[in-house]
Amino acid sequence: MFENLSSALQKTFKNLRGYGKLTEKNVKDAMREVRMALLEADVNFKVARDFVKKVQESCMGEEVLTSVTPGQQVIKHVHDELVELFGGAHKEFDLTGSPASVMLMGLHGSGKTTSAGKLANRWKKSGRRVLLVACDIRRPAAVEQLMILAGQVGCDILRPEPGETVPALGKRAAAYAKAEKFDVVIYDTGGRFQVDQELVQELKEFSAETQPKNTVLVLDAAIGQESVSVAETFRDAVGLTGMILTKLDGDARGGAALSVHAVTGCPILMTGSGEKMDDLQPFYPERMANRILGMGDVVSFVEKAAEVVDQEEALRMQEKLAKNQLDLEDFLSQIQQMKKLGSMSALFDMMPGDALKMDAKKKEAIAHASELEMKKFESIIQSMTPWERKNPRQIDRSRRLRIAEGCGRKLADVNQLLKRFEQMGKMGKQFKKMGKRLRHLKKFTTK
Ligand SMILES: Nc1nc2c(ncn2[C@@H]2O[C@H](COP(=O)(O)OP(=O)(O)OP(=O)(O)O)[C@@H](O)[C@H]2O)c(=O)[nH]1
Ligand SMILES: [Mg+2]
Repeated sequence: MFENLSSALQKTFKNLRGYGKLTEKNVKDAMREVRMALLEADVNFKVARDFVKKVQESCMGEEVLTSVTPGQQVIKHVHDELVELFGGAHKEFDLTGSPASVMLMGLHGSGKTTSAGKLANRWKKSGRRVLLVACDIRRPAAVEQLMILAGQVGCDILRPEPGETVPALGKRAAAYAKAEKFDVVIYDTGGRFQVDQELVQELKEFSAETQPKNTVLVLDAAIGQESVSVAETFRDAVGLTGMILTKLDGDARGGAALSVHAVTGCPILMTGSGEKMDDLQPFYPERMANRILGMGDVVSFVEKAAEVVDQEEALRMQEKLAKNQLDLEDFLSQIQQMKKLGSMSALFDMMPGDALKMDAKKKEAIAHASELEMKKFESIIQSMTPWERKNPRQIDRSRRLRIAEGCGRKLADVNQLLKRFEQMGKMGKQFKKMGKRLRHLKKFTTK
């Protein structure tokens, strides 16, 4: 979502780094470019103006202008100010209380029901008993949708009874959740095309009955500047403890959503990045700033890897690699593990641009190419017999032709895969050598 903003900022900083010393004019010029980049990304104009003003003030001091790395200093100030813009420290839901309670609200289609499912999924995984409450009494399909999600996630759901009003349902649900000793209750309220008096009244009465600790606005990041006024209206009318930004995986410019904390003062708690139940991430202002400045989000990457990669399998692979015993089955299973990590471009987004020495567009292109290549390799291996997978070095030309035909690829593709596999084998030999050397060194150091 923030690719354009990210590349525009990185370009500005690249120019700045070129100067040995900075003058006030250099800083001012750079800040003009930063402001343009923010506005082009759809950041609220007041927010962009204040942002640039603050960074400019902090960069005009002696310490920046006379520093040996003035460009880096400016980047640091932009970084720190971005972190502030997104809310400073990371904030969590308040999960105290028995049960803890979360009321989700927002406009039609903003992602409330999906987010309710995702939150239930997340908290269930951390061992909590979760109750979902379907509070959209106007659309039967809405109740049905939440029931399906509750089924997928494996948690309980409470539905409205015929003729029941929304506040009455809230009262009944709160009492039920308490009596049944649920750890968390999530209220999925109905949406509207705009915030009208009827909705506000209903939400107020509902909130009075249920007394939720968390009153959370679910906000579609793709709706642009409107998101800021929607957030202000909900905050003033019902009161908000936080927000969830959804659809960050889309290609909208997204800057408005980034302004929403600065305008409302409400923390962004989580972000949604897809339609699946796992596509919900806690929001860390620092990590988001790093990402936008192309410094990468290595922490999120490592956390994600730890979640999906099977540790024992990884160790087994390392051993096999070191002994040069890897076969194409292993190669296939590695490809499948990579796929579990999500799309390559999402992964690349988390890598520092500096480390990879490339800009956002190039990253995107390479991510796309790697994804295609993984798909290709997967289809080729799947077209092999078990014997061929175990004995890749013995696959002759006639077998290669048959494999290519079987998966609708070219002979050159099969050759490319087998060559890549050979290269992995060589890496294995090097590991082995390294291992020997290490053991040798250890003998000396432990003596
Ligand atoms: N790509 C993407 N789609 C999302 C995300 N969150 C929700 N959606 C999709 O957005 C659409 C609307 O989501 P819902 O959860 O039904 O929205 P809602 O706020 O409950 O809508 P109403 O109940 O009609 O007010 C669905 O098709 C979801 O799959 C997200 O983070 N990324
Ligand atoms: Mg809904």
